[in-house]
Amino acid sequence: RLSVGATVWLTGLSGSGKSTIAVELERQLIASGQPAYLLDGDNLRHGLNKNLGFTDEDRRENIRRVAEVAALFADAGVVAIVSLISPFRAERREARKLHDSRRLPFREIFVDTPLEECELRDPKGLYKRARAGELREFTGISSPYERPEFADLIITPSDGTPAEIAHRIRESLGRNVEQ
Ligand code: GGZ
Repeated sequence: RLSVGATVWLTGLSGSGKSTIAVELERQLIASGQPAYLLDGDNLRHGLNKNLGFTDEDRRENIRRVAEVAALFADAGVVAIVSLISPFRAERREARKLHDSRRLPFREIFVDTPLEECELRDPKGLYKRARAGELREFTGISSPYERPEFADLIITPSDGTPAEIAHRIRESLGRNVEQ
């Protein structure tokens, strides 16, 4: 158990594997006795963020709200696992600053799967629709993704199974977490 909670912030393109890693990380943490809760961008957009779309402004507000919610979970002793494209450096930096100011641990994990690979996977057919011009402002195609400059951890597709990657993330949280 952590004495306080923490936020693990997964950033990367649609189809990069953020959610798969996040689900596995949540499972491992709970199995080890550490309360954890997954905040997934796609899910939150059905509730808390249902009034937000994909303009730059709406994405910024999306990131801001999720950062606030994550900090609340972390403050309550939970590991908040955020799975959000979060394409903008400035807002990711704000999310970290918010946690720093409350002395809550924050880890930015860049799920660095190349666009070509994400587009090959295309689990929901969104890239195909974006290329066809049916989806506007699609990240990586018609909307920017700013790669992290100072990620705490960078994950590439050859880095192992989701279970192995989740284990590495838990290690990066420090030895306060039960392994
Ligand atoms: C990017 C989009 C878009 C556009 C719908 N651009 O892979 P998914 O499907 O399941 O997850 C993506 C999700 C992105 O929401 P986020 O809240 O993570 O984005 S951000 O942090 O940029 O605010 C994708 C789907 O929504 N989706 N339209 N135009 N992703």
